[in-house]
Amino acid sequence: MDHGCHRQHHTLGPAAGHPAAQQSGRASCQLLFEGPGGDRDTFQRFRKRQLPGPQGRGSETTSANPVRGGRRRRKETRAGAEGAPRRAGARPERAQRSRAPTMLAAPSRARSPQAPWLLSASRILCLCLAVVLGWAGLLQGHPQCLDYGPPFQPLLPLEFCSDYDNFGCCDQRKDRRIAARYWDIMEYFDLKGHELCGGYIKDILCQECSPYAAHLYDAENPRTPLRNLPGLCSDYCSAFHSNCHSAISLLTSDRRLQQSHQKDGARFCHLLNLPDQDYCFPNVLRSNHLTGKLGVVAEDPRGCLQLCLAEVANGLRNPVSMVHAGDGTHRLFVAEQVGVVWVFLPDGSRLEQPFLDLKSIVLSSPWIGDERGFLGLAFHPQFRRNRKFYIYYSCLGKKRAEKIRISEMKVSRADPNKADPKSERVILEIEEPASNHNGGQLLFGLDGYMYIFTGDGGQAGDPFGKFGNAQNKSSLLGKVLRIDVNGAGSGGQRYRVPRDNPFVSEPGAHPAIYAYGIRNMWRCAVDRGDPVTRKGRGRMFCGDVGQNRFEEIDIIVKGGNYGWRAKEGFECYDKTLCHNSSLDDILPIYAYGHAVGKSVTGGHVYRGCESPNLNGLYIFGDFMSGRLMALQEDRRTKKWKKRDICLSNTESCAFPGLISTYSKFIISFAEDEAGELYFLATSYPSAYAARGSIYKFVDPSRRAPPGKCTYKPVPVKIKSKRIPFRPLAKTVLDLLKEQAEEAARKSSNATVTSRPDRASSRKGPSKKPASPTSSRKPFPRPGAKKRVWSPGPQGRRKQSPKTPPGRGAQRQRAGRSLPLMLPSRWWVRG
Ligand SMILES: [Ca+2]
Ligand SMILES: [Ca+2]
Repeated sequence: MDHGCHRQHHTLGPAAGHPAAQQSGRASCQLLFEGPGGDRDTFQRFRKRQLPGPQGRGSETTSANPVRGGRRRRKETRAGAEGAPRRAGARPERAQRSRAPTMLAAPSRARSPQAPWLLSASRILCLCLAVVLGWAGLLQGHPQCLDYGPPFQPLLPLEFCSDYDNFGCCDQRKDRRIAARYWDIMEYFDLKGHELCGGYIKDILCQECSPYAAHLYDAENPRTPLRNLPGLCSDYCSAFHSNCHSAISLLTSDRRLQQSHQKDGARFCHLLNLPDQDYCFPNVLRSNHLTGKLGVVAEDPRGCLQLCLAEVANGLRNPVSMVHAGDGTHRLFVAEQVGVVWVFLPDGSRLEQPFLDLKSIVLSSPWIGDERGFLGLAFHPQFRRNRKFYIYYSCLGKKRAEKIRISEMKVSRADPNKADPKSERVILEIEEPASNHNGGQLLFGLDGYMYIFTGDGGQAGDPFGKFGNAQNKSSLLGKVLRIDVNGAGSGGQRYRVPRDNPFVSEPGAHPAIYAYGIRNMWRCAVDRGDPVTRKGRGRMFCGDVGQNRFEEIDIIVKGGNYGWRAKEGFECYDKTLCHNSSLDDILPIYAYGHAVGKSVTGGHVYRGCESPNLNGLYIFGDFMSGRLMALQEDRRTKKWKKRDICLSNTESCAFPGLISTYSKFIISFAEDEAGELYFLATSYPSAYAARGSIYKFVDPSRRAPPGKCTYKPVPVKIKSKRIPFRPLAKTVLDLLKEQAEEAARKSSNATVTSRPDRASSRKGPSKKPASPTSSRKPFPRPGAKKRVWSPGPQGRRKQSPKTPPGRGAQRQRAGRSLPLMLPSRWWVRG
């Protein structure tokens, strides 16, 4: 064994692109009111009920005001309320009465002298509303809650707003708050009022739990004003108004709404109107299009799964691997191909001092697509106890022979975020006959053994020896090796061969071989198994890069022959070998042709907590084409079906902090300690270019219920400076805002040009490139002003998320890069 990897002398500067900046924080939405719910009975009733409402009784009940004014009547109404059946649980302590309206009995004549002024004001209001709703038009409706997150299945069924007990935006706590508010309001009603208005009031309050709550309250964009009351369909609203208009002051503190309802149902309902009648309540519940697939991953018309991303790191030089230590600290260790490993903390910040810096030993180059370098990193399953981890990299041996080396290292006793540079203990070295196909995956199986994935050595078509390296069991190239790093071999090896390795007794075969017939497996991962049933646990998935025609995904089994170079994907590559009866190979679970992509990057089976819909999906991608794909197993046939993943949809990713663009070259996938899924990509695949980013997958259709995915990281002593994460990619909301502003500018410009007296004094707007993520035409908004974000008629938000300062200048670097023409000889792993 040659341990003499010579030091390389790179002239690399410090890692660029790790600028310190303020981290963008998500603003929390504080509602001025408590929100929606509705039970199944109510829901059914509304489905059955002929709208608008109990019209027949409308006029008479309007005159007989079901709401009793003021506190004097409370005793009486309380008795009435108690007489009415209570669908919600025990009534909570009475809330403070400050919300109780004092203007219930306000004389209606107070408003009449102001009517002409109000009329013009209402026109302005309508105009503002139109501007705001222009946003809604851009966004359309997608399931979203008032806290700007996707809906969820509550941990426990809701008791009050039980329309949404299976899926929506309320957990039990919120449901109880809504119930409490309902009973507070109902105190002002007599028995008849209960009967007449209870259902309406409950439904209106419960809309906060609707999976379309954000749309109903105009909360899809955190910058636009929030409604006080949900959008009601006009017939429903009229029925509600004619029967229960006196309840409006109990439901909202918005004076305009309070005033508008008096006498004038049309104006009130106009203010509560949503431009798209499919989305107003209760129509939204009746639309199969909107409710048919609620809670599952959204698909576009072609069946492409609509996921979104959150940018979590950037400025990395070909990030090839991201792993966690499994020690409860939830730190992430990100390896750059050049030979530097960085520590990222659970708060998203990066430590200024690298965990490991092997730049001077690792063999790498600035050439685009060079496959040599620091390639793999894995922590010992007992890392917490023994501080051991393992690395896989290219280096130069004697006479400048290239090789790969697998070493053990230890973390420093003094600093848990630093490797001890003197601790390296080489475990295995393999000479590489060519610069490509160097493998690079290291991982530990559930059996506690370390698995090493080597490439076939390089060149093309595995030309070495009589039938290539991969089919040659005396060679360590083109293999999955399995070793026990906790023992030593009798021949002086720094590892032990597990006794049940498949070829230990085969003459001429290397005993460390676990599987063979591999070309260049790039990224493998062990399935954690279903969080509940544990099904699938321990399966090992790999992407094996193809030669000229097919890329494949394999599940690795002991002793398996994965076919190369006899086969490429499902097809013969070397016809003689392919038709040899002794081949007995294992076919991939999925293969794709080079029209789809030219270099597979293996991924992970999603087993995280935050995106429950993704459970069981194997998500992977292609380095060259930048495509993201998923495989879904059919439980009966055990066959895997491919699903495309699309991220370009602005509508579904219109959540704060989410992006739908990414750098094209997908280098690797990763899982954090909690099981959430990421991928590592770059816009320029040179090991010296700090153009790599890390993205986290987010399912916009559904999230886990609040409180389910919380964990407490084990604290770590931090000695180095923390560098906060500063996002570079534009969020979908940023892009939509730009579109809206652009449209407003165009619109105001058009207005100006149509007025020749002013047009001469103004210059036209500078032309701005169209947003790359949307093919939508800017919506026409006559009369829209430059100040798009003025508060609408229903009040202003308490807080709005702040855009971190200084992002604009950096933005141009982010986003999906243009396809890069790589010379064919540099095709990575190809
Ligand atoms: Ca090689
Ligand atoms: Ca194969």
